[in-house]
Amino acid sequence: METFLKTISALRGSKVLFLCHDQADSDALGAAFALAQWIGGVVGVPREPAIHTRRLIEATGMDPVKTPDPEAYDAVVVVDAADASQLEPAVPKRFYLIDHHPDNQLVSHAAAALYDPVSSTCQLVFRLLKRAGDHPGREAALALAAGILTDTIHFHKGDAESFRAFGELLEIGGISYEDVKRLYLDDQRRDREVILRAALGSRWVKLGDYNILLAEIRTNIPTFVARALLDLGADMSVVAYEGPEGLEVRTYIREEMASACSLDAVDLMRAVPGVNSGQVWGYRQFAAFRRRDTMPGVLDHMIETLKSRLVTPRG
Ligand SMILES: [Mn+2]
Repeated sequence: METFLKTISALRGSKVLFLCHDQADSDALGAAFALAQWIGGVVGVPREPAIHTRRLIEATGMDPVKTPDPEAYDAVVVVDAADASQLEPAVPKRFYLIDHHPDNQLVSHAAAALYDPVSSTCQLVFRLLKRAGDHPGREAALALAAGILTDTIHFHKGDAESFRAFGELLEIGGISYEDVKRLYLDDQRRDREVILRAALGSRWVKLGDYNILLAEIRTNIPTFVARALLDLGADMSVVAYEGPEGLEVRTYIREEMASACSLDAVDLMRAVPGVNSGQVWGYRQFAAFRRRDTMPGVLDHMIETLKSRLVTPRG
C-alpha cells in the first residue's frame, strides 16, 4: 500500500490516463475520476461507458476520452478491470492497476498494483486518498459513492469497508444518500421494465429441487437482470444480452445450490462449448462472459453444460 501510494503520487505532473474497462460502470468511472482529480490526468474508456453512468457523467462533469491511445500517455493506470479483453482496443503495454475482481488476470502483468478483492474499486481508491491525507471534493466523493453503490448492487451485498467508506464519503462530500440514488433514477424505471420482461419471458428449468431461470434481454444490463432473477427466487439465473457491443452473458448461482451441487460459476461458464476461458471472469457464485460476436444458442449450451456437470445433491 505505502509503496503503491508513492508510485501513484509520483505520477503527478506527467500525462496520465486512468483507463476503465469497456462499458465502464460507475465503479470504474468513479475510481478513474477521483484519481484524475487527485493526481491529474484524463479518464478513458476503451469504447463506451455503460448507459447507467449517464447521470454520473453529467453530475461530475467528467469527460471520458473514448478509445484513447495508451501510447500517447506517460503512464496508464487501469482501474476496475480483471482481464485484457475488457480493455480492447486500448490495451496498454505498460500499466499500473487498481482492482478488486477475484481472479484478476492483469495483476501479474502490472508494473505495480493495488489489488484487494473487496466490494469495489472505489473503496480502494478512497483508501489511497485517505492514506495520502487527501480529501475528495464533492464531485469525486459523489463518484466514489456511486461506484460503491453500483458494485454492492445497492447494498444487496458488501463488506464492512464498503459501508463505512460510503458513509464517510457522504460526510466528506457534503452529499446525501438521495444525491447518490438520484443518479440512478431514470435508469431504474427503464431497468425495472427490462427486469419484468425478462422475468415473464424467461425459460424456467427445474433440475431436482432447483429453479433455474434463463433469459435474453435487449438492454445491456445483464448483471442487474441476473441478480434480480435471483432475488425473485431463482437458485440460478443465466441472462444473455446481444447487441451492437457484442454478447454479454451473466450467471448467478445461489450459495446453497453452489455448495450442494459443487458448482463454480466461472468453471461452468468456461466449460460451455465455444467459450474461450479468457473471456470469462467472476467468482464461485457469479460469472460473466463477453465477446464481440454473437453465439447462437448460448443459453441452450449453458443448460446442457450445467446438466452434464450437476452432481445430484445428497439428502
Ligand atoms: Mn468494480
